[in-house]
Amino acid sequence: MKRIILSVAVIAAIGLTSCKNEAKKETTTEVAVQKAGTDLSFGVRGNCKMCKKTIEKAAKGVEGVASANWDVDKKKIDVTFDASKTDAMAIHKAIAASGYDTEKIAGSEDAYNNLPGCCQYDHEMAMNQ
Ligand SMILES: [Cu+2]
Repeated sequence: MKRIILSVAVIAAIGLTSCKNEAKKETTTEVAVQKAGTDLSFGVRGNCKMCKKTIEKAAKGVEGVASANWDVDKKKIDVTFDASKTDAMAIHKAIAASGYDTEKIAGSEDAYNNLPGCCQYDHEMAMNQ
């Protein structure tokens, strides 16, 4: 578990210094933890590793979400959650509140405007590829 936190921190540090050209060097931060819960995948727009961090943080901030992994190439998030504690729409809402468009809810404009320039993704971008 420590190791996961450490690698997330390292990725965050890389993301802060270089927002672009990081897309291809994905490392796996979500190790195959034994999954109990409901799996959900849906499209979320975004550009880079900083976006990834923000999107995943928003999703994990929802009570009952066990894991969240956003794919920078596919523009898609995989979430595992406890269906007795939350539901899909709550996760969509949390991500939208952080400024990112999901398949179901448009991202908050205020939050979008506060994103770093390189994270201000194209609202026409295809998602869930
Ligand atoms: Cu970004």
